[in-house]
Amino acid sequence: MKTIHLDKVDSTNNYVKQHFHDLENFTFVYADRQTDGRGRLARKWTDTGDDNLFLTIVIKPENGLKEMYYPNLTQYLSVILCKVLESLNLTPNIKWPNDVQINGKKIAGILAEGITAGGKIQGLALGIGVNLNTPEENLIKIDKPATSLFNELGVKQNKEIFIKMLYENFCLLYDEFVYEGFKSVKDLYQKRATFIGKQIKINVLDVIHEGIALGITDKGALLLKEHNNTNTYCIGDIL
Ligand code: BT5
Repeated sequence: MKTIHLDKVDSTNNYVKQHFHDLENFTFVYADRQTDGRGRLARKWTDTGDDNLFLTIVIKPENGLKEMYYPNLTQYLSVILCKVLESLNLTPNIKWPNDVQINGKKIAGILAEGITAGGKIQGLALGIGVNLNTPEENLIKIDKPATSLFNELGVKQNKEIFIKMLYENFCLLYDEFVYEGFKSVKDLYQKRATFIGKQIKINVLDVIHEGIALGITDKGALLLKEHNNTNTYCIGDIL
């Protein structure tokens, strides 16, 4: 397992993007403090300063990973994280596309950023933030409901052990993912996607759509029954 441990960085995704050509595939770059963590669509990822996980995985197309499967790596990682959390006796669920929650509270966020050169994709900075040790008094400072492993389990978490579990689980199902993309984890994803079968609202580029979530396609898109039509969404957020 190849890791790089930084004391402090603006964003582990930035670090991977800046050093991409010197980093090996599957290097796990993590930092103790992250001063400018990013979420999707220019949102922020908060460092509550309580020994949490800020990690970016270097993804290169070396194992034959096809470009068309890159967008699903965030969903793949959400499944892997759920498996790790379940091994610690937690019951996580996935909120499409890749938020991981416990009892409706966000415990982790995932952000993938492509690295391109000459118009060609070279790989991915696959970032994940997990609230490992944030106490309740700091969780309530986050603008949306949030939780941490410490808050749920009442026990301090060791970052290095957690990273090892993440790494092992990430590698375990990766060959199948390379072979058939999201389809390889679709059942594992849907089992944890508690929104399926429910009436939901989604925001797609600031347009709200409402309907019943029917399921997820083999490509990771959301099937939403709106009135008499079933529509397929590749991007968006469940509200
Ligand atoms: C995400 O974005 O959830 C992706 C977050 C990815 C963070 C990792 S950390 C390592 C790597 N380096 C980076 O710079 N980023 C990645 P999104 O779905 O847009 O959600 C962002 C929203 O989550 C914010 O607007 C808040 O409402 C909420 N949030 C922010 N910090 C949080 C935290 N620590 N715990 C729970 N929710 C949080």
